[in-house]
Amino acid sequence: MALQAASLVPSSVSFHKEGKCIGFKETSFFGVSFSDHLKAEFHAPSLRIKQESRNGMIKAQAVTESPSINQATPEGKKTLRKGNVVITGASSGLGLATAKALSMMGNWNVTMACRDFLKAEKAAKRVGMAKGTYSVMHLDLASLESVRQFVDNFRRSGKPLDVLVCNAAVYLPTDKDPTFTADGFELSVGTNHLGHFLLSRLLLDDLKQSDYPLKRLIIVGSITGNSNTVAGNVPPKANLGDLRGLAGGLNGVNTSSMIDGGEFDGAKAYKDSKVCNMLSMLEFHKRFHEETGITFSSLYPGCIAETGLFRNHVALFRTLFPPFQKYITKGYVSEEEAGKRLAQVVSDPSLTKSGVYWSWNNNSKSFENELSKEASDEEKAKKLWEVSEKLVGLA
Ligand code: NDP
Ligand code: PMR
Repeated sequence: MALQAASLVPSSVSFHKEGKCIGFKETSFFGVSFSDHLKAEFHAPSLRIKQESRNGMIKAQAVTESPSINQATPEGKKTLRKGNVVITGASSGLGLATAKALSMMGNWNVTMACRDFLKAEKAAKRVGMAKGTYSVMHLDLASLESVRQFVDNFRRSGKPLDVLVCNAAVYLPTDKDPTFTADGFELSVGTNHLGHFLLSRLLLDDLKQSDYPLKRLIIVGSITGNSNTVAGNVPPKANLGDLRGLAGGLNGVNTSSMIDGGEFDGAKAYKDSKVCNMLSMLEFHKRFHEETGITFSSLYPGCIAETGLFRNHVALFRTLFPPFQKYITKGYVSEEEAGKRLAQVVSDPSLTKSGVYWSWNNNSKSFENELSKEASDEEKAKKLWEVSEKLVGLA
């Protein structure tokens, strides 16, 4: 890691001013030839910008389902009730910025599902979220029991669930040895993937029951899990292999703590978990979109280089990473901008297309991005689903 941090700006990299294109000398960097990957990352946006109109299924819902219209207002006017969105990890970074953006829209009740209740309350107040637009509920994704408890508590609150955002994550790039969740899974995959997998599987029923015209399950992905990009080729690269470590329980005792069965590597474990997030979204889409009308989405919100995600990285990395992303790769976005992007995936009526991995171009316009071969591998998505079901006690 120290090597990676110290090598943030290699001499073989040059960049055009507009931030549209990065030129790498045709030498390999970290043993990777970048020229093959640049096309997908930097030219895809202009080719693929596409604002989807509503698909037939959602339109049909809007017509046939009316209970979300409250007709009992004093004036007898029809008003759409507020939408209810649950955001995991809303106590900082992207989750907090998204919660704030939605709470300011005025038509959302935001449930901040957080492991540190007090931190979340303070954060909501600090960023000026108005009373009555949000509530905080305890959720520790590193404990399956806590996930089940959260689902029970949420149901007891009596609120319908219209949108679930699986956002929380940990990134442990400097750890030499694995740490584990309450259930004995390696912490990054256990939190980022398995905790969210159980949460979204359990809450799928609640989403199905929602009468709101817009029902969505969003699982935050990332560019670093996609090997069809430059960022996704920075070692260590994501690779789930044949999932033998995951199938063994990721407990590091009798089996590996890594999904592919290899030696522990914290940075790789995070990137693997992001591949799992994107594969899960695709498998949800395949299994449930047609039947339920729920929109399943993933996204890369941009490089939000100053969030708490990098709290465990070396100090040098935390100093150099923001200017590197701002001035060299031009991939940097502020927390506020990233929050608006995720809030758009939650609430924009035009982003109803399901099974999409959203990204944004330099003008902050959304487009359907392409997932890497591994992050869109249907066989792997199915296997991941089945193995994960067993690990979280659903099969
Ligand atoms: P932050 O560290 O700021 O936010 C992560 C959130 O997850 C925090 O609220 C944290 O809680 C919460 N969290 C961690 N562990 C648990 C747990 N066991 N149970 C419940 N909540 C937990 O990072 P970001 O905002 O950057 O990350 C948010 C998402 O964005 C992640 O999915 C990440 O992969 C993704 N992403 C980030 C990018 C970036 O450049 N930063 C780029 C692409 C994707 P607490 O406050 O208590 O620590
Ligand atoms: Mg990356 C060329 C574009 C680009 C983009 C958009 C990112 C995003 N990164 C890019 C390039 C590079 N990075 C290059 C050329 C290098 C080598 C110098 C590089 C290095 C690097 C490191 C060491 N980058 C990193 C790290 C991390 O520790 C971060 C990470 O992988 O976290 C998992 C990271 C990131 N780069 C990004 C983004 C968005 C990250 C953050 C993490 C994430 O996926 O959530």
